[in-house]
Amino acid sequence: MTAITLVQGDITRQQVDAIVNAANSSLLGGGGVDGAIHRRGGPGILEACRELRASHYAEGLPTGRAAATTAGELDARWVIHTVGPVWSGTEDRSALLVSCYREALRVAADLGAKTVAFPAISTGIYGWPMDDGARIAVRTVREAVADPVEEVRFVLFDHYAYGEFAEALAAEGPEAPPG
Ligand code: AR6
Repeated sequence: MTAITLVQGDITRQQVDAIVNAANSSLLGGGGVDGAIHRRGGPGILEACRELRASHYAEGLPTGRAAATTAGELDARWVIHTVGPVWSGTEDRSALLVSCYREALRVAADLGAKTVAFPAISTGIYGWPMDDGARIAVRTVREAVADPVEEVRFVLFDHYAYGEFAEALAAEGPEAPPG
């Protein structure tokens, strides 16, 4: 059974097996969570990202996909980079946001991670409305939770984001169904 927990705070301060990064397809850093992870995790993460670009993702990591690197100096074993969709008011891109959570969890499970911290992907610079982003996040993780992941921790930066996730979690229920 995988538990879903909520924390208000900075994802780079979490002690977990894997921290998910809301990256962009270049994998070479940016603002928001991405900037914070690279700043606090040190240059080893960028170096590993450059290797990923050179080996598997010459064109960049596609939106909705996920790939892992070292966590550098963070209190975690891996950073799992995923690229959320940019919000569009005219096109429904929610399948790509679902894919981010699903793919990041799959990578985490393949690595053997027991605890995984997620930010609210796409809800910052990429402009996804927080209420919808929270619903998609909670629902997808609840449906996709996979052995050996024991805890998925959503780390929300502010009170508003925390509130939206709490509401989404209350609507969905805190735990995955057995089996
Ligand atoms: N810990 C937890 N949550 C955070 C933190 C933090 N340290 N910092 C910001 N947030 P964003 P995106 C929240 O912009 O929308 C980058 O430039 C933030 O309040 O980090 O997927 C990448 O390189 C928001 O709710 O990611 C991409 O180019 C959420 O995390 C682009 O931004 C996600 O905000 C990705 O945009």
